[in-house]
Amino acid sequence: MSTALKNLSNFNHTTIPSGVGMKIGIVVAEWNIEITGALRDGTIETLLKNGVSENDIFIKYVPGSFELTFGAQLFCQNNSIDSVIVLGCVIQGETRHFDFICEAVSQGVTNVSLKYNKPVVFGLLTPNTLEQAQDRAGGKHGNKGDEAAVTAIKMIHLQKHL
Ligand code: DLZ
Repeated sequence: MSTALKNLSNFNHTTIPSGVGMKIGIVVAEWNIEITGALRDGTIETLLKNGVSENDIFIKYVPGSFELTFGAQLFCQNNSIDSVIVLGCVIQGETRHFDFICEAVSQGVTNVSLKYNKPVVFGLLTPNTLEQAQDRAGGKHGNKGDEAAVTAIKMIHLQKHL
Protein backbone atom coordinates (compact mmCIF):
# COMPACT_ATOMS: atom_id res chain seq x y z
CA MET A 1 0.00 0.00 0.00
CA SER A 2 1.52 3.29 -1.03
CA THR A 3 0.62 6.94 -1.40
CA ALA A 4 3.72 7.65 -3.48
CA LEU A 5 1.72 7.32 -6.73
CA LYS A 6 -1.29 9.25 -5.46
CA ASN A 7 -1.64 12.92 -4.66
CA LEU A 8 -3.62 13.16 -1.42
CA SER A 9 -5.02 16.56 -2.40
CA ASN A 10 -6.28 15.68 -5.88
CA PHE A 11 -10.06 15.13 -5.97
CA ASN A 12 -10.72 15.92 -9.62
CA HIS A 13 -11.95 12.35 -10.17
CA THR A 14 -14.66 12.45 -7.50
CA THR A 15 -17.78 14.38 -6.53
CA ILE A 16 -17.66 15.98 -3.10
CA PRO A 17 -21.02 16.62 -1.41
CA SER A 18 -21.68 19.99 0.20
CA GLY A 19 -20.44 20.29 3.76
CA VAL A 20 -22.96 23.01 4.68
CA GLY A 21 -24.39 22.37 8.16
CA MET A 22 -21.92 19.59 9.02
CA LYS A 23 -20.23 19.73 12.44
CA ILE A 24 -16.77 18.24 12.61
CA GLY A 25 -14.34 17.64 15.48
CA ILE A 26 -10.60 17.51 14.80
CA VAL A 27 -8.16 15.89 17.25
CA VAL A 28 -4.52 16.87 16.67
CA ALA A 29 -1.52 15.09 18.20
CA GLU A 30 1.18 17.44 19.52
CA TRP A 31 4.01 15.02 18.74
CA ASN A 32 5.66 16.06 15.43
CA ILE A 33 3.57 19.25 15.57
CA GLU A 34 5.31 20.73 12.51
CA ILE A 35 3.69 17.88 10.55
CA THR A 36 0.38 17.59 12.42
CA GLY A 37 -0.06 21.38 12.34
CA ALA A 38 0.24 21.25 8.54
CA LEU A 39 -2.29 18.39 8.44
CA ARG A 40 -4.64 20.46 10.63
CA ASP A 41 -4.31 23.50 8.36
CA GLY A 42 -4.98 21.42 5.25
CA THR A 43 -8.00 19.81 6.89
CA ILE A 44 -9.52 23.16 7.89
CA GLU A 45 -8.89 24.72 4.48
CA THR A 46 -10.57 21.84 2.66
CA LEU A 47 -13.55 21.75 5.04
CA LEU A 48 -14.10 25.49 4.52
CA LYS A 49 -13.67 25.17 0.75
CA ASN A 50 -16.44 22.56 0.70
CA GLY A 51 -18.99 24.54 2.67
CA VAL A 52 -18.35 23.66 6.32
CA SER A 53 -18.71 26.76 8.48
CA GLU A 54 -15.77 27.94 10.59
CA ASN A 55 -18.14 27.87 13.60
CA ASP A 56 -18.81 24.17 13.00
CA ILE A 57 -15.16 23.09 13.18
CA PHE A 58 -13.96 22.16 16.68
CA ILE A 59 -10.27 21.51 17.36
CA LYS A 60 -8.71 19.79 20.38
CA TYR A 61 -5.10 18.75 21.03
CA VAL A 62 -3.76 15.59 22.66
CA PRO A 63 -0.12 14.89 23.66
CA GLY A 64 0.60 12.12 21.13
CA SER A 65 -1.00 9.84 18.58
CA PHE A 66 -1.68 7.21 21.21
CA GLU A 67 -4.19 9.62 22.80
CA LEU A 68 -6.08 10.27 19.53
CA THR A 69 -8.57 7.51 20.23
CA PHE A 70 -9.63 8.95 23.57
CA GLY A 71 -9.89 12.42 22.05
CA ALA A 72 -12.13 11.00 19.32
CA GLN A 73 -14.31 9.30 21.92
CA LEU A 74 -14.82 12.58 23.82
CA PHE A 75 -16.00 14.26 20.61
CA CYS A 76 -18.25 11.32 19.70
CA GLN A 77 -20.00 11.57 23.08
CA ASN A 78 -21.20 15.02 22.00
CA ASN A 79 -24.45 14.45 20.10
CA SER A 80 -24.08 17.50 17.88
CA ILE A 81 -20.79 16.35 16.30
CA ASP A 82 -21.29 14.53 12.97
CA SER A 83 -17.77 13.22 12.45
CA VAL A 84 -14.31 13.28 14.02
CA ILE A 85 -10.97 13.50 12.21
CA VAL A 86 -7.84 12.36 14.05
CA LEU A 87 -4.51 13.76 12.89
CA GLY A 88 -1.15 12.37 13.93
CA CYS A 89 2.27 11.42 12.67
CA VAL A 90 4.23 8.43 13.91
CA ILE A 91 7.69 8.14 12.37
CA GLN A 92 9.21 4.68 12.19
CA GLY A 93 11.97 4.43 14.80
CA GLU A 94 14.38 1.79 15.99
CA THR A 95 12.01 0.30 18.55
CA ARG A 96 8.60 -1.35 18.32
CA HIS A 97 6.90 1.76 19.73
CA PHE A 98 5.79 2.60 16.18
CA ASP A 99 3.91 -0.69 15.78
CA PHE A 100 2.17 -0.42 19.14
CA ILE A 101 0.98 3.15 18.53
CA CYS A 102 -0.20 2.56 14.95
CA GLU A 103 -2.02 -0.63 15.92
CA ALA A 104 -3.64 1.05 18.93
CA VAL A 105 -4.85 4.06 16.93
CA SER A 106 -6.18 2.13 13.95
CA GLN A 107 -8.01 -0.36 16.17
CA GLY A 108 -9.08 2.38 18.60
CA VAL A 109 -10.67 4.71 16.06
CA THR A 110 -12.45 1.79 14.40
CA ASN A 111 -13.93 0.76 17.75
CA VAL A 112 -15.00 4.31 18.64
CA SER A 113 -16.55 4.82 15.21
CA LEU A 114 -18.62 1.64 15.46
CA LYS A 115 -19.54 2.19 19.12
CA TYR A 116 -20.89 5.70 18.51
CA ASN A 117 -22.11 5.07 14.95
CA LYS A 118 -20.21 8.10 13.63
CA PRO A 119 -17.48 8.35 11.04
CA VAL A 120 -14.07 8.71 12.66
CA VAL A 121 -11.49 9.50 9.99
CA PHE A 122 -7.98 8.04 10.22
CA GLY A 123 -5.60 10.92 9.46
CA LEU A 124 -2.48 9.25 10.80
CA LEU A 125 0.74 9.46 8.82
CA THR A 126 3.02 6.45 9.37
CA PRO A 127 6.15 7.28 7.35
CA ASN A 128 9.65 5.85 7.59
CA THR A 129 11.27 9.30 7.57
CA LEU A 130 10.51 12.94 8.34
CA GLU A 131 10.92 13.73 4.63
CA GLN A 132 8.16 11.24 3.72
CA ALA A 133 5.94 12.92 6.32
CA GLN A 134 6.64 16.38 4.85
CA ASP A 135 5.81 15.04 1.38
CA ARG A 136 2.33 14.13 2.68
CA ALA A 137 1.71 17.19 4.84
CA GLY A 138 1.50 19.77 2.07
CA GLY A 139 4.52 18.56 0.07
CA LYS A 140 4.89 16.76 -3.24
CA HIS A 141 2.27 14.08 -2.42
CA GLY A 142 -0.32 16.61 -1.24
CA ASN A 143 -1.80 16.83 2.24
CA LYS A 144 -3.38 13.95 4.12
CA GLY A 145 -5.47 16.58 5.92
CA ASP A 146 -7.24 17.34 2.62
CA GLU A 147 -8.02 13.67 2.17
CA ALA A 148 -9.30 13.41 5.76
CA ALA A 149 -11.59 16.44 5.31
CA VAL A 150 -13.13 15.10 2.10
CA THR A 151 -13.56 11.66 3.68
CA ALA A 152 -15.42 13.14 6.67
CA ILE A 153 -17.80 15.09 4.39
CA LYS A 154 -18.47 12.06 2.19
CA MET A 155 -19.11 9.77 5.16
CA ILE A 156 -21.47 12.22 6.89
CA HIS A 157 -23.35 12.61 3.61
CA LEU A 158 -23.54 8.82 3.24
CA GLN A 159 -24.88 8.41 6.76
CA LYS A 160 -27.49 11.16 6.36
CA HIS A 161 -28.74 9.97 2.98
CA LEU A 162 -28.70 6.19 3.18
C1 DLZ B 1 6.38 8.14 22.82
C2 DLZ B 1 6.12 8.50 21.40
C3 DLZ B 1 7.07 8.18 20.40
C4 DLZ B 1 8.35 7.47 20.70
N1 DLZ B 1 6.88 8.55 19.12
C5 DLZ B 1 5.74 9.20 18.79
C6 DLZ B 1 5.51 9.59 17.45
O1 DLZ B 1 6.33 9.39 16.52
N2 DLZ B 1 4.34 10.22 17.16
C7 DLZ B 1 3.38 10.47 18.11
O2 DLZ B 1 2.33 11.03 17.77
N3 DLZ B 1 3.59 10.12 19.40
C8 DLZ B 1 4.74 9.52 19.76
N4 DLZ B 1 4.96 9.16 21.06
C9 DLZ B 1 3.97 9.60 22.09
C10 DLZ B 1 2.80 8.60 22.26
O3 DLZ B 1 1.87 8.72 21.20
C11 DLZ B 1 2.05 8.90 23.59
O4 DLZ B 1 1.71 10.27 23.63
C12 DLZ B 1 2.88 8.57 24.81
O5 DLZ B 1 3.32 7.23 24.75
C13 DLZ B 1 2.05 8.78 26.12
O6 DLZ B 1 0.91 7.89 26.14
